[in-house]
Amino acid sequence: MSTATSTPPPKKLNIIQLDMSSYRGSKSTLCAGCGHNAITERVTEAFWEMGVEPWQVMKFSGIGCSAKTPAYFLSSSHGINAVHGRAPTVATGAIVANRTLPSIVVTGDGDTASIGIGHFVHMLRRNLPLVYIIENNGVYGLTKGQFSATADVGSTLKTGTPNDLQPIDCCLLGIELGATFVARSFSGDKRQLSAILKAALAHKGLAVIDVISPCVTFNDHVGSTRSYAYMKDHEEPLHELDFIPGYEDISVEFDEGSTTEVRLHDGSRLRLKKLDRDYDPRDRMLAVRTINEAAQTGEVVTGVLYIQTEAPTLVDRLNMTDEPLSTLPEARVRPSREALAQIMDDFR
Ligand SMILES: Cc1ncc(C[n+]2csc(CCOP(=O)(O)OP(=O)(O)O)c2C)c(N)n1
Ligand code: SF4
Ligand SMILES: [Mg+2]
Repeated sequence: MSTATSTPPPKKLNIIQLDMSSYRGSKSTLCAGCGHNAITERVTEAFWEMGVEPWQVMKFSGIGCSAKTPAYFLSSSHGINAVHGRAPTVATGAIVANRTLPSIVVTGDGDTASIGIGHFVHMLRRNLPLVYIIENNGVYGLTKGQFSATADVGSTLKTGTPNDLQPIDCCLLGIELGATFVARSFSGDKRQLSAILKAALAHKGLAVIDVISPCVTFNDHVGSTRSYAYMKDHEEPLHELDFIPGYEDISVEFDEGSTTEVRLHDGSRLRLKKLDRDYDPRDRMLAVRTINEAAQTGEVVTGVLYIQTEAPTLVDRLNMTDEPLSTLPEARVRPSREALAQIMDDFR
């Protein structure tokens, strides 16, 4: 009897001839059903679809369940698991040292809006070229579910205790203080999150993405405003998003009345199709008003809230050499004996 061996189907390759396995990391140790796992999947796909060289990427995190997630994607990239809340600061140093490497921070709502808030706001002012994802579950998941600073007033803990402090809205902070791409999404909204992540990777500047990511163990009950059920009933997408990468030479007619197209720095295009309202994410005041109005009614508006494609980034402002600082030999970074003598003379 002959035994027929079936050949496995060929692996799908991206534009740089790599299959998805080159973009994966180690197996997740987070709870099954945690929103953070779905975000990891979307991040992995986005890097693969954009054809980013995984070994070039720098990934950063702080401390928390969210901070573990960079271990679950891009295992061949450069990774730094920093101190709680300090990913923006460590990333600033690394990007200044080598501005040619694509960078991503994955952080939590506690990490960003509680202990790391001072670091977060200064990163915003600098428009650091970086994708900054906040896995927002409204609690400190890793330390067993205390309210974080993004928890809504009236939202309850599992014990029934309500939160009575005003939340910090990281998207509002981002828009006010200088981030040039600000989006909100939901870990369960596969299509929208995927388009946002790819656009963020193509954006030149700081992309802050606040992703509602339910914590199934500590914050997924009735009374929580970060649960799967709450998001199912209260998510209000501002538009339908399509991302067309720069390497795809597709020209499709679009209806200007109902679609806005934003051209990104690398030639990619972001198409925003109107849903039941007019929304132009290039209008900063409209973005602030829309987020504030939604907060009054308990709706969670999602999509690209704000985009500005012209602002200089931190590395533009620093006016550095073309070669990354980290590659310069000592002879080019250390002032000469004569230059030091000149400085000393100036103080005499
Ligand atoms: C300096 C410091 N303070 C406090 C802690 C304790 N701690 C660990 S994780 C965490 C909060 C994590 O919450 P979040 O950033 O929302 O991440 P999640 O676990 O919810 O994904 C805290 C307070 C710590 N590790 N280090
Ligand atoms: S405790 Fe919550 S945030 Fe942490 S892994 Fe479990 S579900 Fe996710
Ligand atoms: Mg959290």
